[in-house]
Amino acid sequence: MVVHEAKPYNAEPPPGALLGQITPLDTFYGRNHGPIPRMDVASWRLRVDGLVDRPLELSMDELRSRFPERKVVATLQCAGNRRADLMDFRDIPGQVPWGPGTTSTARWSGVSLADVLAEAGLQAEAAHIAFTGSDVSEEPDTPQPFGASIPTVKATSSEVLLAWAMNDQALPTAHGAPLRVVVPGWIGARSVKWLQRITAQAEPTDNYFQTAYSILPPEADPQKAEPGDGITLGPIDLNCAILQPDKDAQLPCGPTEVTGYAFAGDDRTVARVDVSPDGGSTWIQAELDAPENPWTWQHWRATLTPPAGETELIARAWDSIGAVQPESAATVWNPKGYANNSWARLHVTYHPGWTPR
Ligand SMILES: Nc1nc2c(c(=O)[nH]1)N[C@H]1C(S)=C(S)[C@@H](COP(=O)(O)O)O[C@H]1N2
Ligand SMILES: [Mo]
Repeated sequence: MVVHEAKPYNAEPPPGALLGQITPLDTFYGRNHGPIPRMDVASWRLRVDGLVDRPLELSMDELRSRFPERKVVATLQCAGNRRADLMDFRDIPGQVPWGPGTTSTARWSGVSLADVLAEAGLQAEAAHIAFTGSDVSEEPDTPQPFGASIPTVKATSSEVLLAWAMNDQALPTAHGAPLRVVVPGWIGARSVKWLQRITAQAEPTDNYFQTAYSILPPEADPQKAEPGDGITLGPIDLNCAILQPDKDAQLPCGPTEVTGYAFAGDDRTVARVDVSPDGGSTWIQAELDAPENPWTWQHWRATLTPPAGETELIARAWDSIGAVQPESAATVWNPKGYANNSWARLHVTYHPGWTPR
């Protein structure tokens, strides 16, 4: 893993480790805003309160016995994924320089959030569902637990889980045990780990991290931004990355295989990926895996014959509504460095006369 920070623990796998459809637990990225909390499962209870007819307090055993188990394969992706490419355009002080590895895919098991909310009985005014974790972050001026909210329409969709297992193994503490939210298609920050409390409310949560995940206008000072200043992120935007070859690789001339992932986000799928061997002068269509469901990334591959010397390999994805990624990091640069979905660009050098190994 590439560990960007030890405390709190923030690490991403190298791109070449993300070639599989399912990411092994020891390879799955980790993103934390505070220390990983120590949880005692025996005394842990999930509270469900707010605008509900029947507030609940559920132990792990009760969750497992009172609701049917559900499984969803879903990709998590941090809003800060690929921030390093934005930083190449203009610096973003105080933020982790994430490469393209802040995204991973697991088979999640747990209960459907919709089933739990139905048991509690949502009231008509409950437009948002807020989640509170157990870890206390010192990023806000006054330390507070990590939290998030999503609109009730998404919260009651069948793909949103309260998960206790990942890849058919017990959920690791680092990924939120005993229970975490999984909001497929939405930025990772809404998938709250070490879940403690679910609150039905009329408005989005006022937790610091809800509006911290916003796209601010280019001239804004993130230190002075007010909660309403930005575009608060929810659904993920269309993105892609090159996983192979490695950045700055030195390679023999001749046909070379280029592979990567593309992820449409929200409830869309990836329809096409174009790749260029020569910085965008010529393009060919990559072979693209069929979507397993809208919640997962799709891998792609193409055999290119790049020109001799230094070149830029490029990939760009199109989604099921015909949208394409923006061309440059300059277009999407924002003061906190979120949602970089510009074309994937990779610098490599091809040497004539080198024999392929
Ligand atoms: N309680 C809690 N939940 C959290 C976070 C956190 O710091 N605390 N980080 C969020 C962010 S920003 C992301 S991208 C995902 C990362 O999940 P992972 O560490 O399991 O990959 O968890 C989200 N849930
Ligand atoms: Mo994130």
